[in-house]
Formats: sequence, C-alpha cells, structure tokens
Amino acid sequence: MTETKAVRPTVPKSIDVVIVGAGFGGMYMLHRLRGLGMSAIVFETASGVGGTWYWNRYPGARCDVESMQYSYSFSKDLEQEWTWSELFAGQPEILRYANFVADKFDLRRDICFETKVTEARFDPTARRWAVRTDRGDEVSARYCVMATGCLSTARVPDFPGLSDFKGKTYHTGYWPHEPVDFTGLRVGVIGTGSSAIQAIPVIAEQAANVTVFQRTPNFSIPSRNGPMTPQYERSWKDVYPARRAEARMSRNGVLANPNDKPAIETPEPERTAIYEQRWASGGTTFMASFNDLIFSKASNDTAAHFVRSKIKSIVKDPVKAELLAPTNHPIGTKRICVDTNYYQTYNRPNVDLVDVRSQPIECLTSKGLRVGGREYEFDAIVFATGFDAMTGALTRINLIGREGQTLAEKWEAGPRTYLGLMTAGFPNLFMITGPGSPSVLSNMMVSIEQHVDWITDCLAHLTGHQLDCIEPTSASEDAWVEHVNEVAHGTLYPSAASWYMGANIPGKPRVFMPYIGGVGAYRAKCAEIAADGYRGFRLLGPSRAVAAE
Ligand code: NA7
Repeated sequence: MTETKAVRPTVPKSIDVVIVGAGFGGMYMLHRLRGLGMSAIVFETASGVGGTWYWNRYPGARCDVESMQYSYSFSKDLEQEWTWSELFAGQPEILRYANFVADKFDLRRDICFETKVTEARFDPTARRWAVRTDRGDEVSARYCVMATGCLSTARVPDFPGLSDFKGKTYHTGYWPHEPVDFTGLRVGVIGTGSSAIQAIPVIAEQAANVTVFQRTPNFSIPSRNGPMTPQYERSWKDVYPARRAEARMSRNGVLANPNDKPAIETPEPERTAIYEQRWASGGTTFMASFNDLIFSKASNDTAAHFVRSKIKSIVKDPVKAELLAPTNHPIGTKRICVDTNYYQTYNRPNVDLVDVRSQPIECLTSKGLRVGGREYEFDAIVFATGFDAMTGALTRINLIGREGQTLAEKWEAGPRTYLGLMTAGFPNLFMITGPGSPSVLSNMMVSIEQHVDWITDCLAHLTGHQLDCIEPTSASEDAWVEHVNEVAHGTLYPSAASWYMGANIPGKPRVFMPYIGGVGAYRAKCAEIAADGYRGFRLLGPSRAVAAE
C-alpha cells in the first residue's frame, strides 16, 4: 500500500470513457467500467488518489460519518479485510484506505496523475467528446464521467492586500504535504466552518497563540470519537450486507436511528432528555433527534436552544460564549459540524475570538490583517474559508455542449440537471453526485456508489441496445429542477446563507443545489426511471445525428 506515483499510462487517441477525478467516485467508476469491458482512462490533478482526502490534510481533518459507514460496500472482500483504527477516521487513515483500494483493484495503471482536464468539447456529428489536458493530451471519448467532487475548488476570499502578508499562508483544502509546525507561532484562522472547527483545537495545542476570525458561528456536536474496538467492528462486519442495504434506503445514507416523533409534540422534560442522549452519543445524528427539525422553525428552535446552552455551559468567558452561540440560522441548515474539544479550546488562554460580522476583515497587511482599524500580527494565517461548492469544479473546466454553449454559461443562473446525473445539451456527460442529487446532504460513499452503479447500468443498457447516445430532455430537466426547489423550499434550509445556496461566493446565484428528498427516495426514483426505459432521456443509435429538440 503506497502513495507513490504510478508510471503514467499512454493516453490513447480514442477511448470509450474519460473519467475526470480519482477520488472515491472516479476510482469506483473505473473499476465498474473495467467490469463492463469498456476502455477508460482517468485524469487527476493530484499526484495520488483520494480526492478530498488527498487535498484536505489540515491538522485534525476527520470524516464526520463513522468509518464503518464511510467506506465502499461494493466488495465484500474489501469491507471485511480493511480495519479502521478509530470510530471516525482521520484524513491520513482515509487516504491510506484510498491507496489500499487503488492497489487492491490495480487502478493506477489507468490513471494519469498530475494532469488537469482543461476542456471537453462535444462533437455532435461524431458524437464524441474531444478532451484536452494541461499536459497536452487529446483524447476522443464516447462518454465523459465527471467525478470532480463537490468540495474540491478551494476558495480564498478576495481580501485587499492578500499578497502583502509576509508570513506563511495556508488553505485547509490545499494543505502542504510536509508537516506544518506551528510551535511558538502566532496564528490567525479565518473561518469557523467544519474545517476550522476541526483544525483550531489541534493548532491551539501547538501555537503560541491562535486568533480566530469568525463571521458566522456554527453549531457543532461533539464527535465522541475513540478507538475502534474489535467488538464494535465485528458487530458491523457480521451483518454488513443488511446494514448497507438499510443505509442505502435511509434519509441521509447514514444509519442514524431516527426518532420518528416531532419535537414540537414531545413534552418537556422528555424532549431535553432526548437531546441530552444524542449529545452524549455525539455526531451529526443529533439532527435525527426528532423528525421535524428541518421542517418546523418552532421545533428547530428547541434543538438550537439546547446546543446554545451547551456552548454557554462549556465556554467560560461569557463574551466568547455569546459570540460562539449561533442565532442567525436554524440548526442544521448550514452543515452541522462535528468536533473534538472545539468549544473547550476557547477556554485556553492562548485562543482569542474576533467577530468579523460586525466589522469585516478590511485587508491583509505585511504583518497580519486589519479589522476595525486594529492590526493583528501573525506568523501564519490559515484560510479555512471553504469552497466554490458543487458547481465550481465543473464550471471551471471548459465543457462545451452540442450547441457550442459552455456549462458555465448554461448554469449562469444556477445549476440545472436531470437527477443530478446529466444536463441537457451535454450528451453522454455524466456527473457523479452532481447538483440536484443528494450528494453533500448524504453519506458521500453511499451516493457515489449509487451514481456509479446507475451510470454503469445505463452504459450497459446503451451497449446492449446498440445505442450510443443519451441526453436528458429539457422538459425532464425543467421538471426535476422545479422538484428539487420545491422540496428544498418545504424545509428551513433555504433560510440560511450557506454554501448549499451558493451564498459563500460573491455573485453566485442563490439556488439550493443538493436534493433534499432523501437518499432512499432518490435511489428508488433513479431506479424507476431506468426501469421505465430511461424515462426523460433521449436515447439514440449510431445512425441518427444529435440535434436540438
Ligand atoms: P465552510 O463550511 O464553507 O466554512 C468557511 C468559513 O469561512 C465560514 O465560517 C465562512 O463564514 C468563512 N468565510 C468565508 N469567507 C469569509 C470572509 N470573507 N470573511 C470571513 N469569513 C469568511 O468550509 P469548510 O472547509 O469549513 O467546510 C466545507 C465542508 O467540507 C464541510 O461542510 C464538510 O462537508 C467538509 P460564513 O459562514 O460564510 O459567514
């Protein structure tokens, strides 16, 4: 098991499928395509596999889904063979797992590392994608699969004076490979999303002092992470097929033991006792305490109030506690965070908190940054400022559809897809966990496997029926976009200025991007559409040219 570079495969002039990205989506896609007997090549910007887990090497990086559930289910051998050391695996271990999978299934021989796809243009006559890379590769592919990830385009806000700062800067999503030693340093951290919440406690243990610049406080639940015990591991491995099947049909792709009662109808003190029990067991499943927390503001308020009181009971300085207690969005409508000692870290004498909502960061300076006319001096600044989520990785590639329109142009007012799998005008281009699918609202492993399996079945269907072209109709796409919006607007989610809404990127359209109808319901819908002859898609055989509807 290595993270070493493989010999670069020879890129053929023509191939069945180009896969973009060698994270968990791209790796499994390659494996399935080999099973179909199709030729495929993967292009990957990084020098190794793992996607998110390759890039996000910041201190404390850890998955917020339990290891026993955040793993591939497609190979019985693999799921029995691999052993996790902790309940919630850290980034290094997940990356080792990705490399282990690449070795076990001999994936590297078809992956071109350190190669970025710059353009893919659809030729409607040949019905093929002409794909180009920054290494000068040009390959003609019948199909393209974008396994580019939902949170893969790291973003540093456009602060004035960004290049003036003379100290070191880091972005959590683009962390160096060599260890970063903060010992004795003055460190500024900008942002308080999941990445910052995981990184701050670890950085604070090393650094001389840490100053956190917070625009929006987030709700965070303790992970209660700990070592994996052989008994716990066995309790999963003995019944893995049944547990996996249950997760696939669940709401978020995670077994959360959901309580099917509404919070609002549950009397006190029973309601608080349930929150206490979820808080004690830890993790994102706190949101499964009741069945109406994302639908009813009154119910949500009870959960938010509970977590705010926990924060205030942990953080000793009342000013910091007040600042850390979120009040501007319902709990769960910005991705709920999971931490190890996040709030406790603010009790350390070397950790300060600066509110940058009332007074935004004015600029970076040669020595640090300025807020409210005051200069804060640092040796290093950590940008934990997030990503151009869900669409950023796709629209940054020059993807040109059958009418000459780019995907960025088509999605100018927000992403439009059918099932989050394909978009009209871009035949034979599939997206793994694209916008309009459960994606970031789910256990990504479950959603990745579902999409890859669906795409594999679709390609087998096309081949089996002597067809070679598939594209959603505009009508089916319109209906799906409307459905995605309708379901989202039946919840509290759109009320938060979150990256789900594109709200973290100035100028990005405010559209709720993931599908919130539930992993199980979504899976059933995708299966039903396929069984109905790929309803809502146009399927063509080799004799007909691809034209507008
Ligand atoms: P997030 O969740 O997008 O967090 C980014 C943080 O950076 C968030 O607190 C932002 O505040 C803050 N931010 C962004 N721009 C600014 C500016 N200009 N000034 C001050 N603060 C700013 O990214 P993460 O990497 O933490 O997590 C992303 C996902 O990765 C996470 O949900 C997990 O799924 C894994 P804001 O909230 O926008 O006010």
